[in-house]
Amino acid sequence: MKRALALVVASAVTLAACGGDDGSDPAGGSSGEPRTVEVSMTDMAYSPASLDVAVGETVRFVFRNDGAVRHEAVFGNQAEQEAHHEEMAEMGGSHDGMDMESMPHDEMTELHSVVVEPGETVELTHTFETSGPMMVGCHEPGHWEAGMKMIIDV
Ligand SMILES: [Cu+2]
Repeated sequence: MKRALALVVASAVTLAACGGDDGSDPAGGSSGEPRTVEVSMTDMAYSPASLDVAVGETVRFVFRNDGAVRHEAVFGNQAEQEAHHEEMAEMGGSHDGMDMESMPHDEMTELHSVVVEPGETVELTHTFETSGPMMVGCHEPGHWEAGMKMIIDV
């Protein structure tokens, strides 16, 4: 399991090195590049479905939507995921029409997240500051219920 994951990560790094970079993060730090984890999103799962990271580790996630519908990746622990899910349900179950910039600044908007349209790839770099179980979850209507989550052991 660990060995297979290392191989996947190594190939992801190679791919990333050849790909375009939007240059938003010059990353010239002496501590080196963050680990890259390539994640495939399908209808309704992430692959890999679980991941081990170290406390304090920064991981560059490359989410590729290989499914037919839009998916998202929301970072949070179990309680944050459930609270976010309830809020989404109250708002009609979708991010559509929601202006993140102008929303009241409550704990929901602080969750690190990206939305990935079918066929697209979106990167997100996340630092795991504290130990304990974390998750990436999709809160598009029905996806969380269908078990679309990645378990991250920090
Ligand atoms: Cu989804």
